[in-house]
Amino acid sequence: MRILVLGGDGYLGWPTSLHFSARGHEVTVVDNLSRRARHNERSTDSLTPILPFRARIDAWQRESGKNIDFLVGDLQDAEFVNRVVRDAQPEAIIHYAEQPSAPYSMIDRQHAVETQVNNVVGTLNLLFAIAEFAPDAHLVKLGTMGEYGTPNIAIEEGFIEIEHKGRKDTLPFPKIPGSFYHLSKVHDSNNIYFAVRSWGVRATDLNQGVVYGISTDETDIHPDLITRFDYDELFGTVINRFIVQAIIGHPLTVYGSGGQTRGFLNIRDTLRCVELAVLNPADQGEFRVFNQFTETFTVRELAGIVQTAAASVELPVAIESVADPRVEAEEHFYEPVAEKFLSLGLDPTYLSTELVTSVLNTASTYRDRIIEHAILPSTQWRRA
Ligand code: NAD
Ligand code: USQ
Repeated sequence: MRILVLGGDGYLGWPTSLHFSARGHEVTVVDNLSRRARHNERSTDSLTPILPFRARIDAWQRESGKNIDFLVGDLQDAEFVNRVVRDAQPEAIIHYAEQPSAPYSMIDRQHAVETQVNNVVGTLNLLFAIAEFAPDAHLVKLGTMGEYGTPNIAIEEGFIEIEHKGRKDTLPFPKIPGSFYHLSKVHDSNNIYFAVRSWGVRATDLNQGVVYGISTDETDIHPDLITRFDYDELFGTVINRFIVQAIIGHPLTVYGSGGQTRGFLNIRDTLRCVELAVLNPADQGEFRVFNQFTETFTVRELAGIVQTAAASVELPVAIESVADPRVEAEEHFYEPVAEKFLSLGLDPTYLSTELVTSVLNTASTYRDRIIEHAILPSTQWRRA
């Protein structure tokens, strides 16, 4: 298939691009390299040393004999997006190209605006380009489980049947997101659903949980192909952060009481889910929502698993509660449904102490690159 991967220089976009290229698809990658720039802005960096964009594409060609086309450009530039979609004539468009950090979006007004403009305008430009230049293309968009928040009822996959005052309807599941970033994903979902209803676009919205892990079949081929791995307070996700903290003996930073429960999945399952969505496309005029995670944990449980894994490789580490910088429920009901990918054949990789130990071992190789001052949270949700 002809596949566009938007945001293909990122943590998930890069391994996804290699995954599809390895399977013989024609892959074109687009990225504006803003993630690299945002790290420069904050004086932080990926734990793993990633090559410049062009050099890593060359490395893939050298190692696999396969070519990936790449374009540096910004989805906020409508002319650029039109040109890319018109020229590539993609059958599938995998859209990762957004500012993905909740804390980054909460730094101040400017970062909230930057996040919402980048994410919402980029997706709008893409929707218009699809409608005009590639109306048969299947949009596979990365949303987030955080769109739903933590309601006191089971979370369905996108829609819920409601009976109200004697009448019934199936309506979008209520959304109570917890940051300006998560809100941007809700806005995207609404815009995509509207484009599907109005223009007959075909789209799958993937409400993904928190991703962890470092290894995929293709990135493991050569160190030049490694993906980024973040652990700083803004861009690191919780398991990856705990693993890096364990390596340097920094107490694991459980926010508040640690009863926050989320959906999680291994990076390998992200690639498999996206592949399943692409290979089993939505119909023309269909808007599908899949919840994309394989298991749920409280933050407290995760800290315990990482602590045990670290102890098994002689890395004793404490668990310490840090005042929660976020406004979120620290103890709550959480029962999200995730059946659609299982019914398409997903065979999940589950979290285990062995798996955490293996990520720990790989991450330890880059121990010297850890920037310790970037670990503790400084961004606060509350305004003074
Ligand atoms: P990432 O920042 O590593 O990747 C996103 C890439 O998109 C970056 O390389 C960035 O430079 C690029 N980008 C951003 N805005 C762009 C624009 N306007 N034009 C062109 N390129 C642009 O993030 P990630 O962790 O790989 O996440 C990828 C997607 O998956 C994001 O949409 C994120 O919200 C979503 N997601 C991530 C996770 C997770 O745990 N990592 C979980 C759920 C959802
Ligand atoms: N947390 C800690 N300690 C830490 C870091 C985080 O206790 O050191 C807690 C947070 O308070 C939160 C939970 O762990 O309750 C998850 O935080 P996170 O930073 O791992 O994830 P989050 O901010 O939700 O964002 C990440 C990705 C985002 C994606 C989202 C999926 O950065 O792109 O959309 O996971 S979800 O959480 O399902 O919305």
